[in-house]
Amino acid sequence: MKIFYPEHHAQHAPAFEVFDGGVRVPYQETPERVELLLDSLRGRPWAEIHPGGACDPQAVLAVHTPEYVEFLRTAYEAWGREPTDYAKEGLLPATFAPRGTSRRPRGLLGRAGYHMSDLSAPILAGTYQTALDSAACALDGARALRAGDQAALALCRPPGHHAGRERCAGYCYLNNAAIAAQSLSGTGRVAIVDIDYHAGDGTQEIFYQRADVLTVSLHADPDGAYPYYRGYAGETGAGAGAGCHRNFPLPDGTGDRAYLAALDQGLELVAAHRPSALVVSAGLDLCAGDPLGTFEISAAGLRAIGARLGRLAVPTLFVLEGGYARAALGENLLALLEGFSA
Ligand code: SP5
Ligand code: ZN
Repeated sequence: MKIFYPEHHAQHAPAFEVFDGGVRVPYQETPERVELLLDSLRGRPWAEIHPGGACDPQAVLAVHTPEYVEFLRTAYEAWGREPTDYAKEGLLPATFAPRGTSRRPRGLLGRAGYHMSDLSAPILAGTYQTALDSAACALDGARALRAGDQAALALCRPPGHHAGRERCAGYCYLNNAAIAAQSLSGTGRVAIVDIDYHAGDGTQEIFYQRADVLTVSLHADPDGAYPYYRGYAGETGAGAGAGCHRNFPLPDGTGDRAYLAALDQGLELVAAHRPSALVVSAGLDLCAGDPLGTFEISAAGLRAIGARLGRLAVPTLFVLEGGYARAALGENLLALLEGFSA
C-alpha cells in the first residue's frame, strides 16, 4: 500500500488552543501524531512510504473559494504588519461572523472571523504551506487509485474534515478528503465514509448538494459534542444531492457492537451508490481512551471496521483526520488497515 505523508508538516505546530471556558491548553493536534504513525508503519512489508509531492492549486480551488485560499496564503504576513500592544503568536481572531451578513469585511481581523469558526485553527507562519502539502498527500493517494491501486493512505497533517468551502476549524484548513474525492469524481461516482469521532461537517457542507459524491459520517451526537452545528440525523442532502448525505450521531460510550451496527447501515448506502472510489476520513479519535473522544471502540473493533470497508471491494483512499491518544495511535491505524486488507 502506498502511503503519502507531508514531509515538512512540523512547520505547522501551534503552541496552544483554547478550550471551552477560555482555558489555554497545549495544542492537541501535534506533529508527533504523524511521526508516531510513520514509526508504526515503517518495517511493515506492505507499507510503501513516500513523502507527498507538490499540491495542484486547481484541485484545491475545485473545493475551496479563491477568497478563502488567498486569505490563508496571506493572513499570517498581514497579521505581522498589524499594530498591537502585545507580542504576536498565530492569527486567531476573537470575533466571529454572525449569520446572514451582507459582505466580508476588508480588514484582516474581520476576514479572519469570517473564515474561522473556533479557536482551534490559528494561522502560523507555516500553516498555509503545510495545509497545501497535506492536501497534496490526499491527491497523491487519489492518483495511486486512478493508476489501479486497490488502496492508499494519506497521513494528512493538518487534518481536513472540519474545513468547509471557505472556513477553517477544528485543526483543519483545507479539506484533504474532499479535495481527493473531488478529483476522483472526475472519473466516476465517489463515496466518503467519515469515521472520525467528530462529525465531518466541512465535508458534509462541501458535497451537500451533490448526487455524485455520497457522504456518510458516524460520530458523536452534535447535540452535545463538537462541531455542534452539523451532523444531525435529519440532514440528508439537498437539491440534486437530496438523499446523498447521511449522519449517524452516536451516544457517549458507544462500543464496537453499536458502532458496527450503524456502520453496516451506512455501508449499505455506500454499496447502493455503486462508487468507483471510496475515501475514508480515518480519524482515530473514535478509539477508547482518546482524550477528545468518548467512544469505546477497541483495536478489534477497528479491525472489524477495516474488514467491512474492505468487503465493499472498491478502490479505497484512507485519509488521516483526528486521533490524539498518543500511545495507541499506531496500533489502531494498523488494526484498521490490516482489517481492510485481510
Ligand atoms: C480533526 C479533529 O478531530 N478535530 C477535532 C477538534 C475538536 N475541538 C474541540 C475540542 C473540545 C475539547 N473538549 C475537551 C474534552 C476533554 N475531555
Ligand atoms: Zn475528530
